[in-house]
This record gives sequence, C-alpha cells and structure tokens, in this order.
Amino acid sequence: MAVCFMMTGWDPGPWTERVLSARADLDLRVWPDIGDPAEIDYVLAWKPDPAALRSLPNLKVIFSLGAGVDHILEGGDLPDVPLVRIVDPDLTSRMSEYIVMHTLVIQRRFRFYDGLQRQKVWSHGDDVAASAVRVGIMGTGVLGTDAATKLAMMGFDVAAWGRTQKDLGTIPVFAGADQLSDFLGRTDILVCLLPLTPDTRGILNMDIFRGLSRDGVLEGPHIINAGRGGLQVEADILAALDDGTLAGATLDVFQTEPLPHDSPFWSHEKVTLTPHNAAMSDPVALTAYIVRQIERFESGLALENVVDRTRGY
Ligand code: NDP
Ligand code: OXD
Repeated sequence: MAVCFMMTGWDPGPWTERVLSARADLDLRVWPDIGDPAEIDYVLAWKPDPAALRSLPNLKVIFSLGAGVDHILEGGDLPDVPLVRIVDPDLTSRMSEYIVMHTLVIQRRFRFYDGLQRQKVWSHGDDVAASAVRVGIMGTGVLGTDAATKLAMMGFDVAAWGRTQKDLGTIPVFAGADQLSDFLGRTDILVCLLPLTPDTRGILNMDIFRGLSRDGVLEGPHIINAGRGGLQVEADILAALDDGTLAGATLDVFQTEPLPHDSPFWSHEKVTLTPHNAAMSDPVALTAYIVRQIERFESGLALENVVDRTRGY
C-alpha cells in the first residue's frame, strides 16, 4: 500500500513526519517523486493537479486535507474513486472560536475601544447585549451548526440558513432560496460557513447585503466570511462598505490567496482580515483521522464523510 501527498502551496515536510510518526510502516511518497504510479493507493491532497490524479491507475481514495473540497473538484474530471473530506472536532472548535471571537469583537465594539486606548481616551458609549444582536449563520453543516450552538450559548439571537431544513433545537432554521430574504431580514451579523459550489459561488453579493436588517442595535449590518473567497463578490463588499450598506466585514478568505499587496482590503478601515487561518488543520489530528479512514477502508468498513460529487460538498 502506498500513500501519496499531492499538495500545492503547502510544505509536505511536516505532514510527512507526522504521518510517519503515526504509522511508520506506511509507504509514503510525495508528488511528483512518486516512483511507479501504479503503486499509489491513496492520495492526500491540497489543490492537487487533476491530471496527476488521473495518472494513478490503481488509486482507491482521495483524501482532502481540508474540510472543503472545492480545491479538488474545481479541476474537474477526477478519477472515479471516493473523495473523503476532513471532519474533525479540533478543526470544528477552532472555527467556532473564530466565529465567536469576531462576533464578540463586533458586538463589544472592540475596534472602537482599541482606538480609544491608543488615544488614551477614557470613554464609553451605549454597549449592547448579545441577546439584542441577531446573528445569521449561512450553512447548517458541521461548522455552521457548532458555531450557531456556541453563539446561542453566549446569548446571541441566532438563526441559521441552509439548503435543506434541519432541526437545530431552539435555533430557527431557514432553508432554500424561498426563505433567504426572511433570514436576511432578521440578521445583523451575517456569518458565512458555506462550501464553495456552482450554486454558492458569489452568493455574498450586493443583493444579499441589501437584504440584511437595517433596524438592528448595531450601527449597520456586518458580514463574517470564513467559508471560501469564491463565495464573495469582492467589488460588492467594497462598494457596500463605502456606501454604508455594510458597517463592517471580517474576511478570512479571498478570491486570490495570498491576498495581493495592492488589495484595498488590507487598509480598509471597516475591514478586519485574517490569512485563511480561521480553522487551521492540525496535522496530528488530521493524520490520525486519515490513518483511521485508511484502516477502515482496508478492513472493508465504509469510509466516513465521503463527498457527494453531484452536490459538490
Ligand atoms: P458541511 O458540508 O458540513 O456543511 C455545508 C452546509 O452548507 C450544509 O448545511 C449545506 O446545506 C449548506 N449548503 C450547501 N450548498 C448550499 C446552498 N446552495 N444553499 C444553502 N445552503 C447550502 O461543511 P462544513 O460545515 O464542514 O464546512 C463548510 C465550509 O467551510 C467548507 O466547505 C470550507 O470551504 C470552509 N472551511 C473554511 C476553513 C477556514 O479556515 N477558513 C476551514 C474549514 C472549512 P444542507 O446540509 O442542507 O445540504
Ligand atoms: C479547509 C480549510 O477547508 O482549511 O479545511 O480551508
């Protein structure tokens, strides 16, 4: 059994070490020095070259090294083998930390008070309670559900929106295009945790921003996007920030990553940005997950978290 790392933009060195420390007996190879392509059974992939994947005649499973799989599917024409994505409690907790932290930064007006500190000004305005702030989570999957649950525990007035109806207990769930405007109309802070698919590409656009509530306790609607850069129309975000449709944007992901030096997002006063690190994959946790999946597969058990290729997530 041979396992191949196929990565673009990531250093395979630390990953190789971690995998070997979990399973020293694995025959681990790193693309493009893979020896005989016919010997490769499994690929661990981040932005792999689709032609390279197709060149492996005995490939059994592709493992995405992320929770998202757009970086694999967008190449098109993949070998007809299962594609498994990451679902891991460590990654999920990190994402919820990010969403809770940035929601609090907005509700507690952290940037305002940070500015006052720098000017040595002792002053405060009317702070608002979490219960008065309506947070709307786009995505009711693994990450959206966890973030929604934790924000609700903090006291925020949370709702969620997904493709299909779900039961999230006391958290109201809106589903599908028909219920999108009702969802937006009760949202002060819009959090996007959708996967990037042909249906969701560009969903964070001016129409959506104009649909957000304007009668909330904040100075205007905010967005937080930690899904994928392709979900957002960046010109629309900038226009919405500039004309007041949006009061602020917190962005972890961008259409082009790394974010180019000349991007206006870097210095926009209403933007908080992070370098696609909302939920970094911990190599130790992910290695254990992938090794467990390989062991399941080799012993005839079903793989977990197999991606539905027709849905694209
Ligand atoms: P899941 O597959 O568990 O959940 C996806 C959710 O999106 C589901 O609720 C699904 O609805 C919903 N959805 C999909 N398509 C549509 C649509 N057209 N309209 C409305 N809702 C839709 O994914 P995860 O929660 O695990 O991850 C979400 C994304 O987060 C990943 O795809 C990845 O891109 C991103 N991510 C970003 C990271 C970062 O560091 N910035 C780290 C990890 C992930 P339904 O269930 O009804 O089908
Ligand atoms: C992921 C990511 O998809 O890191 O896991 O973005």
